[in-house]
Amino acid sequence: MDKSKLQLYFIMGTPNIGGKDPLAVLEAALKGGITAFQLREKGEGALVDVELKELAEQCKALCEEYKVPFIVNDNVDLALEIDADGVHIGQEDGVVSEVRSKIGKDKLLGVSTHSLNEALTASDAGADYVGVGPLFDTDSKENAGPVVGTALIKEIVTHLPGLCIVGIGGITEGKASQVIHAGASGVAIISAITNGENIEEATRNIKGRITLALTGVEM
Ligand code: 3NM
Repeated sequence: MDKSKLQLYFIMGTPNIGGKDPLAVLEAALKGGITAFQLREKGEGALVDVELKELAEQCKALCEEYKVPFIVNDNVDLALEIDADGVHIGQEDGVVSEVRSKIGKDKLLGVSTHSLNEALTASDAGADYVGVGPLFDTDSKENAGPVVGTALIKEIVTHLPGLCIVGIGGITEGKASQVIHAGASGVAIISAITNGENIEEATRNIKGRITLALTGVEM
């Protein structure tokens, strides 16, 4: 896949935004420069069924305007139904090779991994990218498991130099560059964007750190 699409990967669902309008939050993040978006409706108050489908369609349309890939968390059937750009699954959400067969070769497939072994398996089974985490402490995911730190990114890059990796879990503006320097193509973020007082500005600041880490050029 085009690695540059993973540089600043925003993840959000209605439970992450304390009653704000999800489309307004998404648009601010798009204006701030996110390069991919994942709709992750999980936890208390998460939308389901027709409400989820409606929000997903609206998010997809908005992402299309900004030419940013729209990815659905877990729900392979919904991703296919609304023709999302891709789907992201966890270790408990199905067999990677089966999901790949179901969605075809053109849609993006991301897999959450927490060890070198999980990354190897996901890569062999046809994942386009792996999420690696939690890199740091996070309050955004229940049972996120032990913190793995950026050392795991370095280990995976050593064994699988061609694999696209996004770091996830507790990444802030101040920590983004160390994730890139460890060898990740990008960072995946919920709270450092959704908790921003000015979401567009928070996003732009994080993007600036990533660009600087990738290119050495200040934006
Ligand atoms: N997955 P924040 S950590 C959705 O380690 C998710 O697989 C993780 O949110 C993993 O940027 C996480 O607020 C939460 O820490 C990321």
